[in-house]
Amino acid sequence: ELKQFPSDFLWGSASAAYQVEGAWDEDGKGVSVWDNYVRIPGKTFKDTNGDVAVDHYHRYKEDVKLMAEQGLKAYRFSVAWTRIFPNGRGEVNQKGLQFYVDLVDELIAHNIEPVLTLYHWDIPQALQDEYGGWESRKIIADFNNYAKTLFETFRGKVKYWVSLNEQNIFTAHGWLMGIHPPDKKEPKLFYEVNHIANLVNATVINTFHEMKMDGKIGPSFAYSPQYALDSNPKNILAAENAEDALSHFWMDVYLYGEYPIAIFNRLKEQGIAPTFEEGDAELLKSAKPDFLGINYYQSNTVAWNPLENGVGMGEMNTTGKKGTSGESGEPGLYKRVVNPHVERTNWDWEIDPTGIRVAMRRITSRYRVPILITENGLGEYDKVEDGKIHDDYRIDYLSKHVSAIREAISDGATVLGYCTWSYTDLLSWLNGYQKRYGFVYVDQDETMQGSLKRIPKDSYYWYKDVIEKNGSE
Ligand code: BGP
Repeated sequence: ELKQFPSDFLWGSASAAYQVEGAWDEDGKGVSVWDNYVRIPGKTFKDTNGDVAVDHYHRYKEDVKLMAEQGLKAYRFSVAWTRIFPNGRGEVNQKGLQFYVDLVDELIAHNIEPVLTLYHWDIPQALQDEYGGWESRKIIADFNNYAKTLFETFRGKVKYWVSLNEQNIFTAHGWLMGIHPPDKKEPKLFYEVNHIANLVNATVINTFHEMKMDGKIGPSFAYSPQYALDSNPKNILAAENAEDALSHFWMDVYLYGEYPIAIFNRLKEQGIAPTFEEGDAELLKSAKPDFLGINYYQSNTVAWNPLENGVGMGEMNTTGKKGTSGESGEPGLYKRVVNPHVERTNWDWEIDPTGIRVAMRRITSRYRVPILITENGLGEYDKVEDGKIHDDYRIDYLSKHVSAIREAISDGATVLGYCTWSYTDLLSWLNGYQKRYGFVYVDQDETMQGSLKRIPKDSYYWYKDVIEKNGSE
C-alpha cells in the first residue's frame, strides 16, 4: 500500500554559491579556483562564467519572496568559503559572512528551512597556491576552522548541513578527467585527494557532533545506481564492479569507514591505492553522518569491458546535442552503454524515475540511513512564449520522480526531504546558461547580457500544488 509523505517532509529546492550569486569580487570576497578556471579560454561552454551569474547576491530577497509564494519548505544553498575567509583562513570577512546571515534570516522569516552546504566546489585559490588545496592534508585544519565558524554563527538557526557536495564528482572531474580545476589527469593523485576529502568529511562531522549542534549533518553523494545491460553473467559482474568502484567506494567510507575490499585490493596491485596514515582508519570509522544526501539524476547501465582494448575515460556531452557523449569505462571492470529502455535528455542524461526508487532501496538495505534528496532535476532548453514557460517536460520528469520517492518510502526508506535542482535557472558549470533546471526562469543568454528578470515557469505552479497537497495526487 502507498504511504503518505511524512507531514514534516521538506519540499525543497537547491542551488550553489558559484552558480547563482555573482558579485564575484564584492565586499571583500577572495578568489576561488572557479573564478580563475572560467577565465581559461575553452574550458566552459562558450567561456561563460559566474561573475554575475543570476545576481542572487543582490536579489536574494526577491528570490526568497518567490520561494515563499510557492510555499517552499526548504532551500538548499552553499556558502562560498572565499566570502568568509578570502584567503582560506585568518580573519573573518564580516561583510561576506553577513550576506549568509541575512539570507538565513530571510528564509527563516518566511518559514523556509535553510539547508546549508559547506562546500560546493569553490575552494579559495590561495589554498590551491599555498599547498595544492585538496592535495594536502593541511586542508583538514583549514576546512575544519571554516566549518566551525559557520557552525558557531548559525547554531540554532540552521538545522540541516551538507558537508561536501558530490565528492565523487569534484575529485573525478578535477584529478582524473581534467574537466574541473585543477584540471589534472593523475589517477594516483586522484585517490590521494579523495582520501583527504574523506578525512575532511569525517573531521567536520565529528566537530559538528562534538559541538552538540542542534541539527543534522551529512555529505551529498551523486548516486547513479548501476544496472547490467542484460543477464549475461559477465555483464552482471560488470555492474557489481561499477557499483563498487563508482558508488560503494564513497558511500561505504561515509557509512562504514571502509573502502570496498575488491576495488581497494585492485588499486593496491596497481600501486595507486590511497595512503593510510596512523589514525586515518579510526577517524573514518568514528564519524557517523546523520543522513546521506543523495543527488540523483540518472541511472547508469554497464557491460563487461575487456582489459585489452578496453574503453577508458570518455568525453562528457557538453554540447547539448543528443548523442555526443563518448564511450567511457574502466578496462577490466565495466564500460558504460546506452540503456535501450530509457529516454535521454539533449545532454544524454538518462531519464529514469524508477532509478531513484532503486537508489533508495539499495541505500536503505545496505546502510539503514535516513536519506535527504539534495538534488534531482531536468536540464533542458526552455523557451519563453508570450511571457510564459511551458516546461511540461520538466513537470513530467519531476512528478514521476516524486511518485517513485513515495514508492520508496512505502518500501521502507526514510526520506527527510526532496530538493529539486534548481530553484532559479543558474550557471551549469560546463554548459553555460542554456542548460536550465529552475522553477524560475532567469533571462540570461550565452552572451551573459540578459536582464536577469525572474519568471516563474509552469513547473513552479505545479510544485506549489504538490507542496500544498503534501505530495498526494
Ligand atoms: C551536480 C552538481 C550541481 C549541478 C548539477 C547539474 O553534479 O552538484 O552543481 O551543476 O549537477 O549538472 P550540470 O550543470 O552539469 O547539468
